[in-house]
Amino acid sequence: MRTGQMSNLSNPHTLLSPWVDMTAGNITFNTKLTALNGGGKFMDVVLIDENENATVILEHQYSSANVENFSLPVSVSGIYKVGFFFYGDGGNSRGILDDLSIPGTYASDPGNDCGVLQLVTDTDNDSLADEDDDYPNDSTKAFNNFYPGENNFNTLAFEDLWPSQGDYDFNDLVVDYRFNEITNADNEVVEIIANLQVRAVGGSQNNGFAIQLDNISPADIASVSGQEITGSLFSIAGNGTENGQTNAVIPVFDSADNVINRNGNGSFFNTVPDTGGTGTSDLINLVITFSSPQQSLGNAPYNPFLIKNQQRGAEIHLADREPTDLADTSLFGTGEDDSSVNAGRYYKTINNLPWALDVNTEFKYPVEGVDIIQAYLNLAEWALSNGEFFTDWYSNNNSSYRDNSKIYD
Ligand SMILES: [Ca+2]
Ligand SMILES: [Ca+2]
Ligand SMILES: [Ca+2]
Ligand SMILES: [Ca+2]
Repeated sequence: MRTGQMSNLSNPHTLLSPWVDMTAGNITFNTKLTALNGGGKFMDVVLIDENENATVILEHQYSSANVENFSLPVSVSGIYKVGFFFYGDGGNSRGILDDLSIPGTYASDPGNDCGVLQLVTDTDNDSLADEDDDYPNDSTKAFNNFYPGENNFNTLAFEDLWPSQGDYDFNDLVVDYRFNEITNADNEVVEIIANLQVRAVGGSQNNGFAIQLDNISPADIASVSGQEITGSLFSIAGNGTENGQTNAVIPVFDSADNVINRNGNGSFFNTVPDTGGTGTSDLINLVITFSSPQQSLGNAPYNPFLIKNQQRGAEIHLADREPTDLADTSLFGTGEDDSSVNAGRYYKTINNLPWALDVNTEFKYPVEGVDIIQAYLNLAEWALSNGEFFTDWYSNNNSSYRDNSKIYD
């Protein structure tokens, strides 16, 4: 570079380097004047940090117009630019500088007004910066995706006398759930963590609970941990899936008793006010690891179902969710059930009433023996309309929705 005339002491000609992530070493350059005339001619060299604080590292007065070689040791590290200021008193001398070398790495961002390049740390090299990566030390994982949320639950509620409608109190098994689909940097699911807890057991049948992943084959599952199995209801393969299934079926518990901690006698758990058994549930931490990343998993809670009273073929699913390969389809169309395999219609009465509910909140279920239709006053309308009306039937908007005297609390 060559400056303009160095004829003004208070108005220097300035050369600024790009931002450099500096390492210890020497700043080297050559400089000379086109001529030495007028008064004194000077060059200052400064280090400028990210906050624009300047530190002078050389104050030089030219004594001739000859080439001078400089090697300025610096021991700083971090982001700096190097500034050169040429100034003088009268005359027409111009400063020349060449062969500049600064120890470090270029750290300016031309895409951002040549500001400081924001250095991205991606420890696991999965293309996501540590700060954007929920798993910064695991290249196979990138994001948590909670449903319904990291700190809340939705609820599955079952009526367990299917294919009979039973007392329809919908508290025979009440399971809260929260799923976390862990995805990689390509937004493919590599693992599911399910947190499940049994909030109520309002019956005498010894029921199991499992989840079918409808689009996933058993071979797609590498392993499952956290299952609560004590009996022989399920035949389980080494990877944790149930044997004899086309789609992956994950047994969760073969008896709710494996999970609940009941105070008091009898089979009831949190459904009979005052005199019935109460208690808390263990929090199940089910970890389902896929053998390869999955792109079409379907939506949580997937296809959960109850297995009735240790009878493996007696499955109770959400309305219109398909039974597994091990379901006893001869039960369809018996009792109040109006399922039709040919029509793809499952687990509904002729009035579309289900035996299982997936409730979009922590569900307040009916007390023991009270028909849910007496407790939730718009549920029948919701079912009759095939889910079109009163989609918020479970809410407590006002007394036209819910009879609180019939809710277990
Ligand atoms: Ca990363
Ligand atoms: Ca990662
Ligand atoms: Ca019941
Ligand atoms: Ca019950």
